[in-house]
Amino acid sequence: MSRVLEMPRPLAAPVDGRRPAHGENRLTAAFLIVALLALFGGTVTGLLQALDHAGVHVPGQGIFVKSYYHSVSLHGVLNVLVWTTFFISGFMPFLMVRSLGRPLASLKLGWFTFWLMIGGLGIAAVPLVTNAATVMFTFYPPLKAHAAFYIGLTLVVVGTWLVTLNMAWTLRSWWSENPGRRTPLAAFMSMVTFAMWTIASLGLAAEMLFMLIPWSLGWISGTDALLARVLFWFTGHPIVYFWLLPAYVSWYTLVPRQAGGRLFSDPLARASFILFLVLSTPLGFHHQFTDPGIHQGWKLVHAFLTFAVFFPSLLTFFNVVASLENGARARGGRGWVAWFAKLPWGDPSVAAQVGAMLTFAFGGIGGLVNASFSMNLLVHNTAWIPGHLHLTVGTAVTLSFMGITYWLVPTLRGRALWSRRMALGQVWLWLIGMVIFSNALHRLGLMGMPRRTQISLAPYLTAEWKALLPLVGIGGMLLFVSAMLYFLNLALTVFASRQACGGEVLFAEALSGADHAPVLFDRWKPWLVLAFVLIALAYGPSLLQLAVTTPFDAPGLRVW
Ligand code: HAS
Ligand code: CU
Repeated sequence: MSRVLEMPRPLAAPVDGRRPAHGENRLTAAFLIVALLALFGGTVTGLLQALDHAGVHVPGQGIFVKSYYHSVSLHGVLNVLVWTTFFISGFMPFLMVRSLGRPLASLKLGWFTFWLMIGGLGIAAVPLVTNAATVMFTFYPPLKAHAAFYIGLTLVVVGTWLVTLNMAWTLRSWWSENPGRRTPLAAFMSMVTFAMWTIASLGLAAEMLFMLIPWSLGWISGTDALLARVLFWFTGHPIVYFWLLPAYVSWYTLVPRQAGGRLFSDPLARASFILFLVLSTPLGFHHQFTDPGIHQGWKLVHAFLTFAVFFPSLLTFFNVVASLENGARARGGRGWVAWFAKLPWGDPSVAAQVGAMLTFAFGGIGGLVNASFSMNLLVHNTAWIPGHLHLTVGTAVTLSFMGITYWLVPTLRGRALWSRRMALGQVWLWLIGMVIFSNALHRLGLMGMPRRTQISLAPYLTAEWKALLPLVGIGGMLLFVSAMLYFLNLALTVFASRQACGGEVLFAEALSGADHAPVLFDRWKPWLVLAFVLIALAYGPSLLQLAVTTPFDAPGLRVW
């Protein structure tokens, strides 16, 4: 019993004995603070929406949010764009530096990047908060926001490119200092995450620079919904892997050790990430199956490619579960399934991330439904989709990130987590809340209830929907309480905890394959070329056709 409750020490000496610099820690902490503030705003607005679905109107909410749609826009942008991006931009370089055992190539560039992203965020925040960018996180035209919203977000994206640059530069220096050695797994995976994102973000950059920014500044008079959506989803699908991969990096390179075991296979892990690098982008049409103006054949190609990108997640499923099993057996676990109980469930960081994995199995199955050309017609634009996205980005990613902060914040602060018990309560409350919340949304979606709608005021509200809607409110409240416990625990850790905590990060060793993964897995050029070729094949013809036929004559709308 004592073994089960024992906290596996997540911290130990760095691999090659060099202490990573203090400066990197501060940079990561700065990104984390912004991420956490965004998540706070995102969870508060989330509560308002969940309650609205349950028919409860919080008194006084009109002071901060002008409408349901204003709240949804704040909720989406703060959670999926700001919380994720700032967390990842702080966490991935941190892991790279720790796993390479060398400092960031340029800390100055790191801080410049941070302030550029803060500047962008500040510029975008003004219209967002003042209801001049109530266009939701997808900002589809002809909905039109104030130019500052688009310009600010673009600066944030440019900031992420500088993160890529700094990481690539760091990795190159390590290569020249360590000729012939395999890139350590965590560093390799962190680099893949940002390389993939940088390629993927080109669609969004084109949409911003050639369409939304000149249009919102009045330089061009009209816009086009279809071309904008194509460019948006060029980035909008792979962005979900930009959120997911950092959680995977933790599941592969940290959680096995936290669970008392080793990573099952190092080469298999690399193969999975290379597949993400190659396959993440050329499949955005699965968000546009119902859009007119894109040939069916291309939609089908994207549907097949979506099934292809399912595969690296299946590899991850296999590899991560095998690693967990290795840890659980080392802790005395027996049987085909019973070993699962022997995982260190008393460690909130592990509980959060294994809970996130379990949730993701269901989110992944939902993703298959979405990706199926014909079934998509049933679920598209219904409440099923927010049901799906709360299992994926809302739990697989967010709960994993929360689990990571349960060791990362103590590591950066040098003080132990304030309360493990509160953290465990938070994790289970999140899981229970999400089961109720997401299950209700999935079912409402199958009954045809639309997403992104102030459903409490809809004249077409049916009795069946009404029966389920309170569950959305109850689930949302549990999630809100869980989030507040999370913030309280972190705040107490930072400001009140007195118990010291070491500053090192312990990576999982691999059972097989470390340092003799195929050389091809440590090459970049072939995979990058393949990624571009696939993108050109999957998007080239449709983009070319749209570029020459798009009229740019739709006037902008401000609805709320
Ligand atoms: Fe998705 C819509 C298809 C994954 C997020 N998705 C969305 C939207 C968001 C989103 C935000 O094809 C809404 C966008 C909007 O506003 O319109 N999605 C997929 C597919 C996958 C998928 C095929 N989605 C994600 C991830 C997200 C995310 C990841 C965020 C992080 N999604 C779609 C489609 C749409 C869509 C359509 C458009 C719908 C429409 O009509 O609008 C796949 O990548 C999923 C693969 C996942 C798996 C699961 C692997 C499980 C693992 C855990 C294993 C460990 C365990 C431990 C279980 C195959 C790795 C347990 C231990 C044991 C002992 C068992
Ligand atoms: Cu997608």
